[in-house]
Amino acid sequence: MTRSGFVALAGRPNVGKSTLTNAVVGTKVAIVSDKPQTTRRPIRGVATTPDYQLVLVDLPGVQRPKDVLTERMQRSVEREMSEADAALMIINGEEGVGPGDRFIAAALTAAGRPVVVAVNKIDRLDRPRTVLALQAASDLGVGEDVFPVSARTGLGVPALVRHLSELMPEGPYMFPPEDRSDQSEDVMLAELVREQVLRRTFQEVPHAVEVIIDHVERPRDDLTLVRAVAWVEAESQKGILVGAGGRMIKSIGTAARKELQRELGTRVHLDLSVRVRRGWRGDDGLLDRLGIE
Ligand SMILES: Nc1nc2c(ncn2[C@@H]2O[C@H](COP(=O)(O)OP(=O)(O)OP(=O)(O)O)[C@@H](O)[C@H]2O)c(=O)[nH]1
Ligand SMILES: [Mg+2]
Repeated sequence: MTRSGFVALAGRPNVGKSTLTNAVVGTKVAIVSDKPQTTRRPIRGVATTPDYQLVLVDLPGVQRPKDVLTERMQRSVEREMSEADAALMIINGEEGVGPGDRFIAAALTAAGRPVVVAVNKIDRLDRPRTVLALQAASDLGVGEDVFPVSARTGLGVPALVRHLSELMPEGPYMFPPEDRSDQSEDVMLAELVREQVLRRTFQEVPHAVEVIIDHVERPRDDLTLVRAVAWVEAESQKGILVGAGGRMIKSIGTAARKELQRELGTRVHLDLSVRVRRGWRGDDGLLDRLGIE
C-alpha cells in the first residue's frame, strides 16, 4: 500500500522553507531570497517514489500582518495548516529559537496534528552550536522529533523525508507521479523574474514589487516569447528598478531570461517593463487577480 499526504511548512520568514521544498522535490519549484516574505502564495511541491508521494506545502513565513497583502498571506498559512496531514516546523539554526518560533509552536500544538521540527542551516554551525540549537528546538515542546538539516547542502534531508513519509496516511497518489508542483506556468515564470528583482533590491523595494506575465508565445519549438511587467507602488521605486541608463532593468532581464530558459528548455526572448500600480498591496480586487488569497 502506498502512502500519500500533505505536509505544511511552518516557520518565520527567511528560515529556509522554500529552499527545503526545492531540496525535497529535487528541482526548483519555489523562488528563494535573502529578503523576508519572499513566498506570497502557497506552493505544493511534489516528491513521488514507488512507495509514497509527499506533498510539501511551502507557505509564506508566519508574521504579524501589516497590510492586505500580508493579511492574506497569513490567512493562507492558517488555512493550509488546518488542512494538512502534518506540519513541519522549520527553525533557523543560525539564529536560534525566538518569540516568533514560540508563537508558531503554540499554534501548531493547538492545531493537534503531528508536528515534526527541522533545525535548518546547520552547514553554518559547528558541532556544539548544532547541539544547542537542537536542544532549544526540542525545548519548544512541539513535535517529538527534531531533525538537523541543511536545505542548502542536502545534509539530513533524506532522513527527514523518510520520517515525514512514514507519517502520511495510506492511500493513492493525488498528483501524477511526474508532477513537481501545482503552480501554473505563468506564475512560475513571473516568480522567476521576481526572484531576480529580489536579488538586486533592498529595504522597501522588494516588498513593493510584483511581477505579472502578460503574454507567452511559442513561434517555434525552440523559442518562447515572454512579456512581463514588474509592478511597483511609486515612481521612486520605478526609478530604482529601471536604474541609471536602464542598467538595472537590463541586468534583471538578462538574469531572468537565463532562468526562464532553464525552466522552459527553449531559448527565451523576454520583454520586461516596469509600471507603477499605486497601492496594489492594499487592493483586494488586484490581489484576487494575482491569486493571492
Ligand atoms: N547557509 C544556509 N542558507 C540557507 C539554507 N536554507 C536556506 N538558506 C538561505 O536562507 C535565505 C532564505 O531562504 P528561503 O528558502 O527563501 O526562506 P523562506 O523560509 O522560504 O522565506 P520566506 O518565503 O520569506 O518566508 C536564502 O538566502 C537561502 O539561500 C541552509 O540550509 N543553509
Ligand atoms: Mg519562501
